Amino acid sequence: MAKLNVGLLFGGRSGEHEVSISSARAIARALVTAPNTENYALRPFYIQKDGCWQTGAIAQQVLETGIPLPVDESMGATRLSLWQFPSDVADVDVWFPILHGPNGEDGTIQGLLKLMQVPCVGSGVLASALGMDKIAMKSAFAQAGLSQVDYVTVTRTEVWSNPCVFPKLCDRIEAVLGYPCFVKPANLGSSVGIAKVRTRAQLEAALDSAASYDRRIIVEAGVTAREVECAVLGNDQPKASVIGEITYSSDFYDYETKYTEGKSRHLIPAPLSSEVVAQIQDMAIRAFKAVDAAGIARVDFFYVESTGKVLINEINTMPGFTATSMYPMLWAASGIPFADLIDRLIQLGLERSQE
Ligand code: G1L
Repeated sequence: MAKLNVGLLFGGRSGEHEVSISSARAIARALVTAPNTENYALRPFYIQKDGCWQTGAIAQQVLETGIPLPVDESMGATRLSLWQFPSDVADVDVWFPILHGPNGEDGTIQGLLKLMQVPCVGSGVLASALGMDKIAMKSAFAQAGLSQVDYVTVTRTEVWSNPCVFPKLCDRIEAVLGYPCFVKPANLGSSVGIAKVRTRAQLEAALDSAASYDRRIIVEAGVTAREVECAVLGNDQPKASVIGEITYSSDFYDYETKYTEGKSRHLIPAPLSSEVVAQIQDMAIRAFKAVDAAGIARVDFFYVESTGKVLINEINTMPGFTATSMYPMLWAASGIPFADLIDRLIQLGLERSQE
């Protein structure tokens, strides 16, 4: 039987370029070695930091070494070199886009793959876009009746252009949310430009800084809560995994904590009552449906122990996928080992394209 060519798309123009490479290596290893994936042939496609696509021996080498290919800054990627896909894109039977970045984190890659008319693993344009924009995501969750922390949305114009408006804005944030609160650009991944603030001066500075990252900003109330996560797998009948908990020593779960060995700890399964577990799983599936996710998503929550309340924080349609990332570990603990998960995700991508 002819093998199915899996186009593993990795690298990308972002701060998570290296994370993407490690995820792709874990997936490639599973595809090449696991018995249940013998019907798949791996086709690696590497996107360099300047956006150029590489395939064949070059992409294979990045997968094997884990080292990004240096870009020739002096040349500068030309439009043509960015638009010219390697000819073997035509051989791909199903895309597995394991990347993220200014042009890949918001549904744009999903749009490109959709235009290619080839099946693709994971969510489509809508869910990917909603999952990357904190304001749009919260509107979708609110509409689905999911409890979340209180928040205020702000625009760059309100922060920057009018010295009369700004103090009133800060007054409103203080009245609605109080301190501490979190200031975040609406549309950036990996905790960049996020600040936890405790005073008026910090709030003003954080709004100014967030405005430099995005036109839209969200300010969220701080809650004292445990941070728990649930993995979702499926299309129209998505299933929820066991719950995991993240504990860490730093002030909040920022980029450094997320990616530095030993700075945060995963607890799987999280020590929670069966009622709370059931509630989190139910909310995770409702969130998945609310944004119209497909295949895969990790849903993050706050569990406020003092009140027993579960608040949804966010959905991530592109969760980390290294061998030690929360998403695959949650499924491993739920009885689906890594290689089976890869197989399942590819099948779900194929099924979705036939619907
Ligand atoms: F295609 C999937 F399966 F939907 C998918 C796509 C992207 C799963 C996980 C990811 N994750 C990422 O791209 C990353 C941002 C964590 C870099 Cl690896």
